[in-house]
Amino acid sequence: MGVVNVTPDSFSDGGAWFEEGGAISHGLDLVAQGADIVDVGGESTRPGAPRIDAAEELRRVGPVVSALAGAGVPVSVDTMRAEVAEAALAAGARLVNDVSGGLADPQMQHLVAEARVPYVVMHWRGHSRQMQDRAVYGDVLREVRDELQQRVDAVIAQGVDPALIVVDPGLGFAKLPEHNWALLAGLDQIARLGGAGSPFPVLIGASRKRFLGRLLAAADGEPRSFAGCDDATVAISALAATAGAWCVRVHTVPGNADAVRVAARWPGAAGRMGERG
Ligand code: PMM
Repeated sequence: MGVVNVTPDSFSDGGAWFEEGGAISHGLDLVAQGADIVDVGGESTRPGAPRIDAAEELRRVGPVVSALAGAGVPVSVDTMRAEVAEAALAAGARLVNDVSGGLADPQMQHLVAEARVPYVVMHWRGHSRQMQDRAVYGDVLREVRDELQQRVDAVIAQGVDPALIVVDPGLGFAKLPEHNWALLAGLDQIARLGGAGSPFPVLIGASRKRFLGRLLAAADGEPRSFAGCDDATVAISALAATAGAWCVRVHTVPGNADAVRVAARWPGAAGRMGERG
């Protein structure tokens, strides 16, 4: 899944694709480089980011979703708002990526249930302004798994087809670096949500996140730049896919596309990405 952030302030690529024409051509490039899905978002979720209103979000994503979907690209819309998701689906988006897992807008689950489209349910504990205050866990893997299970149960109760649910532990969302690493180490357990018979596909969004920059910090403690984390993102993609992830959400495609192919071929790998992604 290649990312197109139509925002001036996303933490990883803020501003690079804010202009409509640039965002559209970037989405087309991501597909040409091997992305199976392009995720278009208009609202920055970086820690501390202020919210924008729905009209502004729609103004940002609407034309980009229309143009990419019109060109035959499988588009996912990254939004917490049912109103934005509805307009994006009408414009041709095929998947809803809701980082709040249905918590930010109670209408979202009804919309997704009716639309019968794949729905990414991410682990989330609050909007950007508060989320890092909520990065408090005793056993992060157990709590994230239990909270995700509760969200999945809630959206299914609202009519969402379990066969269309994708789960995501939400790296960096109310998570400190050690929480992200613990979740990655326990990915096989997240990948078992939904039961052994029909586990939910798992999406992982590690690309360019701060915990990678911290891991790769210089000797003086200065974190590595966002773009300087792209090779580490490729490593995470290979490891996550080997641990059973179905999809990786990334800012650059070529190395990651190769990494998931290698992982799908790796002896003993869960390999679901190769079969379903
Ligand atoms: N991360 C960001 C935005 N959307 N969606 C999902 N499902 N999972 C994520 O981890 C995720 C997301 C923030 O990253 P960005 O601002 O660099 O795109």
